[in-house]
Amino acid sequence: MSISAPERIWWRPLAKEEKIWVIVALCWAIFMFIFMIAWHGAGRQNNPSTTYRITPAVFAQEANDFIAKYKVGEDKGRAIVAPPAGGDAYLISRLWSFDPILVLKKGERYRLHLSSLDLQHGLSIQPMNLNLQILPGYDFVVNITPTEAGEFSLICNEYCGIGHHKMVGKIIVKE
Ligand SMILES: [Cu+2]
Repeated sequence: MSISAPERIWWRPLAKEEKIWVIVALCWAIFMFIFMIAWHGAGRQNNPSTTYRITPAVFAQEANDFIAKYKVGEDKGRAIVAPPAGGDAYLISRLWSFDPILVLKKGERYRLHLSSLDLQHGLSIQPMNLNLQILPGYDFVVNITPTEAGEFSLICNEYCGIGHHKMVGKIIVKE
């Protein structure tokens, strides 16, 4: 409450500059509102994904079955797994590793299942800078189609403790 009431309705009449400013701000707000909705579809920055509830134990079971079924080798004790083209692939996130090393085929679509066995992690796929959140209790299924062959580094980008900086993994994409 002011000490004394303004003498008149303070905003009336509206000055010219004030009117221009209000119109500019309104147009910008409307533009951003429409742009935000359009960009959701046209911007290609949203990963086609579905999320399911899952317990860490069940996810670990499914992922380990997947690893055992499609394992093609090992790299320093870490399983190298080549899932069938167009099928399901699992990536386990935990303190402090991403398992297994996935071998995917360029141009093929995979259902990449992501979940954590302990706490929240982030999955950053470099160098394309694709960033996803991984939560325990959720099976986050991302439809992924590699468009480039090569080796891609996985880095945890959600601080998760003393070994966070060592939490790395790999996806190999073959022609
Ligand atoms: Cu982490």
